[in-house]
Amino acid sequence: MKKSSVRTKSLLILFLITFFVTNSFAQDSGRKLISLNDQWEFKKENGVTEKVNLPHTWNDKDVMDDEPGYYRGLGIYKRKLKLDDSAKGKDIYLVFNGVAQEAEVLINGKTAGKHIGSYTRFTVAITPFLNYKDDVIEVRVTNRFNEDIPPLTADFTFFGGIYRNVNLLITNPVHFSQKENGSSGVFITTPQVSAATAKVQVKSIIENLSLAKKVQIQTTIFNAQGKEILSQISTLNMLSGGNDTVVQELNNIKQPELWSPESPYLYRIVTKIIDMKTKTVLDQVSNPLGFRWFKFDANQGFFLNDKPLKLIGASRHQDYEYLGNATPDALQIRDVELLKKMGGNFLRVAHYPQDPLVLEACDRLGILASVEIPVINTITESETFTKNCLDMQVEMIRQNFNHPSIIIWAYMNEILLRTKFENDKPRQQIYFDHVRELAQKLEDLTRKEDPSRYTLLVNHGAWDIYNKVGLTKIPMIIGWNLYNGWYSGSPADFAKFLDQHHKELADKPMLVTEYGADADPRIRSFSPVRFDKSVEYCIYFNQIYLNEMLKRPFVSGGMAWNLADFNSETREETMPHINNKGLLTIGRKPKDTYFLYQAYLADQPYLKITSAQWQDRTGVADSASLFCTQPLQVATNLKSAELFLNGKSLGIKEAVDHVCSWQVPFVDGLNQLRVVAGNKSDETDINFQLQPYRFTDQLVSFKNMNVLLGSKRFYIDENQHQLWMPDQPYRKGSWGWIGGEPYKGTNNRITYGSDKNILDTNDDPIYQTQQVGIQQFKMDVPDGEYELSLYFAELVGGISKEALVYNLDNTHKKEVEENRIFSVLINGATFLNNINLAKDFGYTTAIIKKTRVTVQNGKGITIDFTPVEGKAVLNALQLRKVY
Ligand code: GCB
Repeated sequence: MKKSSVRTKSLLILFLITFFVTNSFAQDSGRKLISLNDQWEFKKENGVTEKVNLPHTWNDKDVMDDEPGYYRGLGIYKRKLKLDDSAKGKDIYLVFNGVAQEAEVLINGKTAGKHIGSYTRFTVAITPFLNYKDDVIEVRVTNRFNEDIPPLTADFTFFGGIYRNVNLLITNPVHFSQKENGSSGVFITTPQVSAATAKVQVKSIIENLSLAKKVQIQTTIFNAQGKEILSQISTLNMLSGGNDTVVQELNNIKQPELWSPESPYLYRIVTKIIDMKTKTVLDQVSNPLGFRWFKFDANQGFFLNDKPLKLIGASRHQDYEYLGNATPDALQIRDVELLKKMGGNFLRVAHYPQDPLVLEACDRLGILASVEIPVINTITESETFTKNCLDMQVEMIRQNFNHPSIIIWAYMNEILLRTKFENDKPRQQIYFDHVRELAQKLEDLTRKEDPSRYTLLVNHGAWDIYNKVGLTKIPMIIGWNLYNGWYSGSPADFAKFLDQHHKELADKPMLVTEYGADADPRIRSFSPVRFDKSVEYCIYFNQIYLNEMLKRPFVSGGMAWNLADFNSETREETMPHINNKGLLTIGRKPKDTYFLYQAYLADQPYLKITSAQWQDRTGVADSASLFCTQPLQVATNLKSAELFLNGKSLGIKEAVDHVCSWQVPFVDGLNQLRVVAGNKSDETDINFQLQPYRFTDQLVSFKNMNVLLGSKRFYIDENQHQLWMPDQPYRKGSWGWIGGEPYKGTNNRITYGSDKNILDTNDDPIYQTQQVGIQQFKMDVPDGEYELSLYFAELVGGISKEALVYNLDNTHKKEVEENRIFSVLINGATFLNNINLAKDFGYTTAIIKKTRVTVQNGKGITIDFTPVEGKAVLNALQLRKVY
């Protein structure tokens, strides 16, 4: 081949490529959508300007500090918009996927649009405001409290900002309507569907912002392989400024592939507007299509495509570790993948509509879903509040209408949690009437907007009040958020509640829309109890709940609260500002409970050492031995399994509620564990730091120990790689406390330790328990040089903020502060003289007092606590042998 012809050929290819690219918008879809996530400038009101990319929130950092609250005010975003001449004559929009919570969009200083509410998309038409030269977009956003915008209060953080993607949309003057509440303008239903045949109805809303035009609306269904299945063309004479609705029926689709969790078969519907004269595509949108039908039955539960299906899954919040709600696309999608991998088939999109990517992932992965608006805990009895609720419901329904995964629209969560007017019963009745009226309005609106799906109203476990107010009569399905054995009573009460529903609301289908117990993955316990935040209590709680739900066909399903830990600013507890009820951590690491769910839900043999997550352990050796016996658990759906420690069998154990447990004699250092069942196996290494039973036995050499006083918990400090263990009463030759009792809080609190935020530390659990009235702490350590640290925090008093409904103990403010003054002596010498924790250091503040101790003459270490006023306390103690 001659050189010149190669050149000619490549030029031709280049030309063809260029031609294809530049014409692809005009020829192919008629519209251009491009993200505008970069190049923004941001400042808080009176703040300094910084460069940011979207998604962005201004609260990602201030929710993590010890200060209560976070910035709720104005934030201003600015960006240049460069449009070339090709944009002239087009219709131009900004599409905001989520801005929290009120937004005003200005173009070149003039208001182009406004939106209320943090969780739904909105589109702003900007064409009339453009100069096509040096256009500037300004978005003024506020997350200030506004009594007319739900949510008013809730157990999650109301991050402010443009926290979802923003797009620029350029369309021809004739296009699918951008006035349909942020929807695509195309609405798909399947009025008839069975395994044999299906009918699809497509309603398109088209607007013409230029001269009269004759157009065709072409709707085509493609199968998953991209093959055209059916197409239909309608003709439309559009007047200038016209807004028309075209309804097309695509009938007789034989033996459609059905959509289900096992086989989420997706068709695609492409709808085009074609200019009759030029045959050019003026606009085009694509939507998913899934063929499925479903039913909820009050006695037999849920059916999908005529087959019974227990809906099991989780609720999800949209925020992420260190990012607040500005969670990037990939992580949003990953959450749905993690739910699928867990074996879940249902996502409760709670407590508000989430990023469109989430529901697209549900469609693709076969996860059924409910979506709800954030009307939570309480309402404002105003017309504007009602209007905002109704607007949000319409936006939610229209924007998400075409997702085959969605089967339920919901609209209220625990709306009677915060009952107002407790001291004025007649007024309270009026409030209840308003709540019921709002529920009825939302119900009627939902049924009108979308008669093809179910409606759901979610209550907390206060049976009487929801029935009394009449809220259990309104929706098609009732959701109960049940926390028996967490916030109240015992886990056994859960089954009683379910049976009560079945008996007294016999014709209402029901879902357990929430249940859960907090698990701080750093906390473990061999005597798990309610509120200790241990992983072990959470496992026990979930076993009971899963068993009871699976047993009862009338329970259509259950959604764990929550898929992942999430930000909740008002919470304190072991991980302040975080709700720890996730099956995953806030950074999406699986907790043992996630493995438990896999064991319950897997359809393949499953075997997993759950305690493998607890790879660094510590404990006191059994009497006169070189090992410490501690339990180890394996989650499985097999009948039994055999465990090996360093190659030696520890026996076969039967699974009880999907868990096998062994008592493992851990040796100091490396312990190799392997579990085997049939041809499945799993293994892990556990590093054990053995503490001597008695220092005087000299069996185990002592290096260091970290002891939590007044506690039965183990605490894993991941940052400093320190392992903390529970205390023990003093034993001769060993160590322990003398005198006193564990901190129980005031006012007969039922919490474990304190649930207050301990200031100046991230290791709150070290300080949240203590021995009150301690007289001595003795360690009969051999002679040598030691470093001793005493940990203190004043747990009583000091709370000035209002009692918070979500704190485990919401009686803080009633605490009576007492003077507490005491001295600490080490081996007879004064170490701390007349200290007053509250006065000297501040309430609930982490204090570490460290010193060196030379142990001689076989005397060990004796720490004396001598009270001057009130009782002496000790929260934790660390002893390290130097040499
Ligand atoms: C609930 C709420 C949810 C909370 C959860 C909890 O009932 O619906 O928003 O986060 O309890 O953890 O207390």
